[in-house]
Amino acid sequence: MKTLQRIALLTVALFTFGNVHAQKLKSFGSSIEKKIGFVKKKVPYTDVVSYLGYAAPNTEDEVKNGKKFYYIYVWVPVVAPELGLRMMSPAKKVKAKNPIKGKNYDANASSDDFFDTYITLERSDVITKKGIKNAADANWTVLARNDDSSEMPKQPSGSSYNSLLRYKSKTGSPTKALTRGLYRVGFTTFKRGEVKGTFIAQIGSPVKLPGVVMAKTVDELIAHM
Ligand SMILES: [Ca+2]
Repeated sequence: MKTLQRIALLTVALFTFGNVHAQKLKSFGSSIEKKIGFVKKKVPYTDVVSYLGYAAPNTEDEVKNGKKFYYIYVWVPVVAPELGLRMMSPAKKVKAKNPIKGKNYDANASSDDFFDTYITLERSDVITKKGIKNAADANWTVLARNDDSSEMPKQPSGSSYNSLLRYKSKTGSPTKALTRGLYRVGFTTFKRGEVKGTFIAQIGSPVKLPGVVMAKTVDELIAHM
């Protein structure tokens, strides 16, 4: 009995220790709120697509206003009334359903590096699958941006520097409506400097997004479609 108890305790201790560095993400709530008793709760997005990546220094896609920007391209196949985007760094064993992994993620998954995330949700004027190959000539509109969100878990530094945004479709606008098309997640670090560390990026939608694809480059995106 004593031995069994010891084994049980040791198992609990190991389990707890093993999870000390795991980052936890709550369900991704939409802007729709529901009253449960006296508490208002955000109704979670129906569909959440996760991307696990590692940003290596000096591999940025663009320098914009002195900031080193990285992009993840997203094909959104259907009209959505709203899209949410959130990013947490480091990713550290975060639980996510069927995540899409960036090429260098696995090799750096246990890295302690993280960065103060800053995100943009952008859409292009490319609205057909065929048009994606000409994405280099696309015009981009920044729909929303966020630096720090108190809804997100704190970073290992203890600061609430992770990011979350929600964007509602401006129907009727050719550039600001959430129609089917090519989107991208832009990210950088708030302070001008190197972006280095693992991260999870998630896109949430209140409607099912069958056939949504996320990839680091346009070529990879086309390959996965
Ligand atoms: Ca931030």
